[in-house]
Amino acid sequence: MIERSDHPTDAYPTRQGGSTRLTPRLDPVLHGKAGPEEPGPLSPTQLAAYDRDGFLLLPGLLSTSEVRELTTALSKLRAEASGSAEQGIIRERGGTDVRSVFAVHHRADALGAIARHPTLLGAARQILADAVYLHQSRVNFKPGLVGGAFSWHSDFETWHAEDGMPRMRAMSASILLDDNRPWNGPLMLVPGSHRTFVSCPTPTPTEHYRESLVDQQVGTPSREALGTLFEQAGERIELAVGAAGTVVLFDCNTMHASPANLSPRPRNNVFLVYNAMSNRLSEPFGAASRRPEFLATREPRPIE
Ligand code: 6CS
Ligand code: FE
Repeated sequence: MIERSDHPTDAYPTRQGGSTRLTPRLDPVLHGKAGPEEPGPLSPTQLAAYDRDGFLLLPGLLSTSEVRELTTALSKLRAEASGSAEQGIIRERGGTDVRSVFAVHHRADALGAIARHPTLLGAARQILADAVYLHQSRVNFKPGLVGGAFSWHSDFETWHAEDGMPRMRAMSASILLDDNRPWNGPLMLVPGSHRTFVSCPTPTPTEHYRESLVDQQVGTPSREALGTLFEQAGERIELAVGAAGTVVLFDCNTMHASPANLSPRPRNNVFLVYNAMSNRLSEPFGAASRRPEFLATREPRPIE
């Protein structure tokens, strides 16, 4: 652990041994003083739903031509990635299929531009009530038949422990570039789970990302903890299904997962993670060393 005098207090201890603990969220979900009335592209009804559930679907946000442009850019990325040994390229377990490519906003102009989409950037500023930057971006290709599952987890639990993200003031936007259906591995979310922090006991292994990005075990909830969140949600799990062009906004602490893609077609989703400038990374709160830049931006510049 890197002990520094200016390290902010650890509001959400995790990876510290002991047993799994569920504690109430300390941060607001809507950070603006006006809450659901905060001005911006989302309506009060949409903000209230995001506040209640920890996620919000925006069907049809992107046009067919915007989807096509992003898909073309990603196909080029995947072709470049297929022969590369670069760290930001993650392959499926036991195979060579590309599972994810990180820092896509640096790799393709179209992806950098989409981060400035007025509704996405506007919603991030409205919800986080601050200037924002991209903490991370990635595409999960989830190739047909071999695209593996993503275990249940809270992104914030990882970003707090391993990247030093101090507070829950970040939002992900998942852009569906293929139709996401029950059969091709859509995002699954537990409504309301964002209001509980699940502290995971197992200490973070060295260079954990080499394992966690393929098959995350450390930083995942116990069956009991997941059962509690599931019960609090009224025994409900929401499938973020929708046509290509749909965008799913979700809070950094919403418990989510996705099953393997057993359909013969790919399920390409792009993820943009907006973090508040006031919530820039400190030192990891639950890991011995920082993760590489492709996973966590350490020199944040606000998106204009
Ligand atoms: O470790 C991370 O940053 C990544 N892991 C998961 C499973 N979701 C968030 C993020 O892409
Ligand atoms: Fe995640």
